[in-house]
Amino acid sequence: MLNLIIFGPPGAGKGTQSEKLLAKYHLKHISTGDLLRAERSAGTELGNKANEYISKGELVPDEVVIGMVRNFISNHPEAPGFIFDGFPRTLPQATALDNMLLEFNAGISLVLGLEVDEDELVKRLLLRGITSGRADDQNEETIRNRFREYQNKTLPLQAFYKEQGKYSGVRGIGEVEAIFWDLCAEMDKVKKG
Ligand code: B4P
Repeated sequence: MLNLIIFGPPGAGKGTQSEKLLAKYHLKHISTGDLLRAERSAGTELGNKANEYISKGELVPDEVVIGMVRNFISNHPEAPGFIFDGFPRTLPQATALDNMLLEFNAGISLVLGLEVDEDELVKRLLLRGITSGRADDQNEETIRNRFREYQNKTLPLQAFYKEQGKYSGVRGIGEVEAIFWDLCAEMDKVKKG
């Protein structure tokens, strides 16, 4: 089972690159951002609760997100592996994910980090906000809050995975296609190894 985490700050291109990676490597894609937005559109209790956090640029509580990922994994026992996009975002989420995968005698194979500086990210998110209608992309203060959350709660995961020798960083600025090939080169090293 090949399990990949696509890691990076808000707007780094995790969703964009995941779509391309899953077409090439035939993995099952799980984006916690997409799942939360689908819950909100369906007007579920979980979606409404999550929206209170998302609209302020805060992370949704761990237990909500972990439960959602657990359901997704157990509903896809046939998956040859997963691309985790936007998950984990905290240390408790990372340890919960390790425990879930252990049930399949599996673990994380590779963490691909998209490295992009904050000013470029703010530009991208404000641009996306014009067309996406996403409340969390419309206002610079909310976007800056998402970066604070990232710095405080998510960035420590980089060291967590580096210590395990699983982290590969790729520069996430430039043509989408060129970044994709850099990510594929990292993937292919793991597949060959
Ligand atoms: P996500 O949906 O994961 O969104 P994201 O981090 O904003 O976006 P991503 O990095 O995927 O960027 P994209 O490819 O779209 O999370 C949204 C919110 O949900 C979080 O803030 C949080 O509140 C909540 N949440 C989700 N998961 C959670 C978890 N595990 N725990 C707690 N809370 C959670 O790209 C962004 C833009 O850049 C696009 O417009 C794209 O076209 C553009 N772009 C991409 N690559 C580019 C390139 N190379 N050059 C120029 N533009 C590029």
